[in-house]
Amino acid sequence: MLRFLTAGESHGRGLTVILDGVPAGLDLDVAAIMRDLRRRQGGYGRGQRMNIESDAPLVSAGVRHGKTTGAPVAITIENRDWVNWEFTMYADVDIPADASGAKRAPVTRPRPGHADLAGALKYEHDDMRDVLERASARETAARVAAGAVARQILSQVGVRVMSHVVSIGHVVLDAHAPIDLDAIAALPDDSPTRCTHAPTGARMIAAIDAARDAGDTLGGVFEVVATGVPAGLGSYAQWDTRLDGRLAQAMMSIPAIKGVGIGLGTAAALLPGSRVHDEIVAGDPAAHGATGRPFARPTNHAGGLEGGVTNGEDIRLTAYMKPIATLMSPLRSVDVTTMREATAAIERSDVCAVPAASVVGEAMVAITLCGALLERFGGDSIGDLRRRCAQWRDHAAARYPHTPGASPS
Ligand code: EPS
Repeated sequence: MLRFLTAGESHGRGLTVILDGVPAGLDLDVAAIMRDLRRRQGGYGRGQRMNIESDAPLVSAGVRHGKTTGAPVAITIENRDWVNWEFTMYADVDIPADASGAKRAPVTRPRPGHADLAGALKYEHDDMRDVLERASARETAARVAAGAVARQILSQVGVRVMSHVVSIGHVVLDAHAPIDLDAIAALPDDSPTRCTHAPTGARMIAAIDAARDAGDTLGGVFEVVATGVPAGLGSYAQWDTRLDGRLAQAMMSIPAIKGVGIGLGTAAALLPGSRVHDEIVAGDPAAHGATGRPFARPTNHAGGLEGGVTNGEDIRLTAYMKPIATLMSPLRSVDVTTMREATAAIERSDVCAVPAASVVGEAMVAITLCGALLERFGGDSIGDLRRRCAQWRDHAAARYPHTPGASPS
């Protein structure tokens, strides 16, 4: 079973992730983890924090001489900003004497939309810093590190995970233009919007500038695509084994994600069945053998999942992100120390983090798919996993009587 936990505060010493269940024998590419961390830091509309941080993975367990051992993999990402917060975030009771005046005032005016109020009510915190430090989306850096490892396991059997931004605020990529997977794959690491259509990307940047000028923030929509996914991952046998449900939960767990669509998503509810369901036609195993199904689907409205099981088509998930909760022109709130009306607290934050969230979405999808892959094929080592997967593909390709190039009658 692949599982992970993270620990760490936004302005603490750093973030740690432990990823358990990684097969032995993976040549871990640390530079690739770094690359994903850098992609997450990017995007137009990010705040000052990203000028301070330069996220780098320190692999401290589960890897020897570049290869995973089968033991839990631990990765730490230091917070460079810690030096500016040491006395506010100090874990020890005894704050050094020279810290007087260096500790920031408590946060007592909760931001609508952030975890501040709900978290303070739950944990009985007087200083909402104890909430926001952990609820902050900084934690997603640790997930991206874990996702980068999962991605490397997936790539061993030909699975690829990528993402692109569909909309920011009211600026939307033309829904009728086909979204070209090559264009998504070709997005540069430093793409400011992660939008594949340059003129739309420019309009997104203008919208972010306008929001910043107004002291406001913007949300948006992104899509995660996984290609080369073998058919048969997940199961309809129990509610909690349905892979669509697991993927949706993984995406919804990303801070600020308020909705997830699979394939056509919510649009499917508006259309008749004849326009929603993807017809099944005889395919060419030479072309489709990689995913183990000698059938073709002229459309993929289902987003690669039917009955909670992968069907061999590309996985397509759309996530809907609300605007960041910290507004430079703050909304009304209450100071919990006086119970008087006050404007919400202002913490340094981002104007828009949709491009960054799409990188986090890739990580969560990679971890979830990797977990389902290992459940399906097992494999204590990478060699074992690859052999089992190849064997299954050979079997699947040979299983159905087939006429190459046959068209449906
Ligand atoms: C973030 C780090 C945070 C925020 C942002 C994401 O850094 P700081 O609070 O020091 O500016 O920029 O967090 C939020 C948007 C949030 O709501 O907490 C990061 O590393 O992604």
